[in-house]
Amino acid sequence: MNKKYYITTPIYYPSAEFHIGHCYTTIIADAISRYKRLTGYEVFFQTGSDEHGEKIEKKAAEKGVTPKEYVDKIIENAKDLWSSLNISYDYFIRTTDKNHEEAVQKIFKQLYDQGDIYKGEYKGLYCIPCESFWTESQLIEGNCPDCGRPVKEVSEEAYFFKLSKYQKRLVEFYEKNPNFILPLSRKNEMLNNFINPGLEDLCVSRTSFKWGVPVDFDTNHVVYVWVDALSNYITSLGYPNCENSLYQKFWPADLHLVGKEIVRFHVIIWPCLLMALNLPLPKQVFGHGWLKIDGGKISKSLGNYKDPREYINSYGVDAVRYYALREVPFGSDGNFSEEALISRTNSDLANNLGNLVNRTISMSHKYFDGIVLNPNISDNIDNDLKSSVLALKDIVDEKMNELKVGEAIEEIMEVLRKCNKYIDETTPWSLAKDKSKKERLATVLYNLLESIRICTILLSPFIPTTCENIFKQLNTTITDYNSITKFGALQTNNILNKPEILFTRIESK
Ligand code: ME8
Repeated sequence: MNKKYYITTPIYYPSAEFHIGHCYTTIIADAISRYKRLTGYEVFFQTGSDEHGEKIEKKAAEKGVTPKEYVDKIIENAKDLWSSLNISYDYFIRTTDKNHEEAVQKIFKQLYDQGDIYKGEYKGLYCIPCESFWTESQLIEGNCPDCGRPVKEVSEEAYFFKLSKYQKRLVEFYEKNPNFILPLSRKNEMLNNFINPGLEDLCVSRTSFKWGVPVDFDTNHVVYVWVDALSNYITSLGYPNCENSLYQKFWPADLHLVGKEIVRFHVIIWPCLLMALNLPLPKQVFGHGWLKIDGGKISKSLGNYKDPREYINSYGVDAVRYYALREVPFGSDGNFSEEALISRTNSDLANNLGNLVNRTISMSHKYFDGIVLNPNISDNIDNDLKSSVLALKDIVDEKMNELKVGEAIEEIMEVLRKCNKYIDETTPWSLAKDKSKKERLATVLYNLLESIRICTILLSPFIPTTCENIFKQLNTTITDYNSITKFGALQTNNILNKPEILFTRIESK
């Protein structure tokens, strides 16, 4: 196998439990990973947690536990959440992993030795009671945004990374790689707001808190945020010990999938760090929009959300996955609401997919005792259906390559609607009344079963549990991607399993 694909989510802060916003990115990354695997790629799908920093240090202190104890509990819960959502990650990196910490120290030292990191002074606005640095724009009416008290201008010794040195090369890289930042609108935002005004060197160490990777040659300092966090994408692959490692196989990453607020770090700081390390740059960074609740941000401090498992328990894992993948045009902001989740599940999963599968399998049992037959008594209406079904493979592939996941799904749903319409137009129940139409009836049902099989293969990256169930009802093991280029791979004389309801309609709350 030689097609490889490396995809990452951000590593999330375990300062509080993960919420539906974190699920959103992770479900999309999972769907893309599963799609790539389906289509023959060897995939490395990575997610993880960004565990250092002052905020976590403080939260742990408030609870009277060590920072490590604090994050361990949240990570255990997060892994359980990913398992409830069927997230098929290949690696979960924690920035407290020993190999990551050692690699970060080596990276920091190398950059220092070669002159890309230097010692300077960090000037900032400091809230003494909260022990926090703030920027001018974070202040509320000139005061600390956490406690409302006045802040003081202070300075602290710190190391800096020479971001400014790489500005020209960065712009050249953007020019040579027009699809590096997606959606395209975000590239102009980066150039206009951050790069063209001139990049400032980046503070990469702190002395005012302890919960971080120590700078090994100056132990008053811990590595500050982005060198620690961003390098996760290569330390997980074994960097800097690259021989025979995953690094050789998978770097550069094909896709860093991130929320729009951290695109900046991924398309400015990260490429510059990699240039300084003389490593290849990732191929693409996609910054998706935010899921909002009642038009506002999902917020840990507002507590305006439920544990995502509550939605899974109420509506099923695939209803939640489907909603995240289908509802919001990828790249835009969207609203998360339970009402919309219910309505999407009813319209697409219960009424369209579920109804089609149930009607088809039930009729096959009723008229042929579940035996799959294909006498091939064709009509024009069949060719129309078959060509729509066969066209799907390329259409879905094109959409997925553009990361238009919701549109890819909608194309499949549209063909499933066509299948339902085909039932209404061919009226199998009337064919069943006429003995001479028995073969036509068997053909109609075969066309439906085969269409369902092909659509289910294409749907399997998105709603894997449901698709497993459909394959079970179809009693088929012919589920590979190559089997959908021709119509007719579903075995005849096979006996279908009994129909099972896939999604029951949910009453509105
Ligand atoms: O930024 N809608 O961690 P974080 C959509 N540790 N996506 C959302 C979301 C929402 N309402 N809320 C969160 C960090 N996300 C850093 C990242 S990477 C080297 C370091 C998702 O816990 C989205 O992917 O604040 C966003 O970028 C990420 O969670 C932020 O997670």
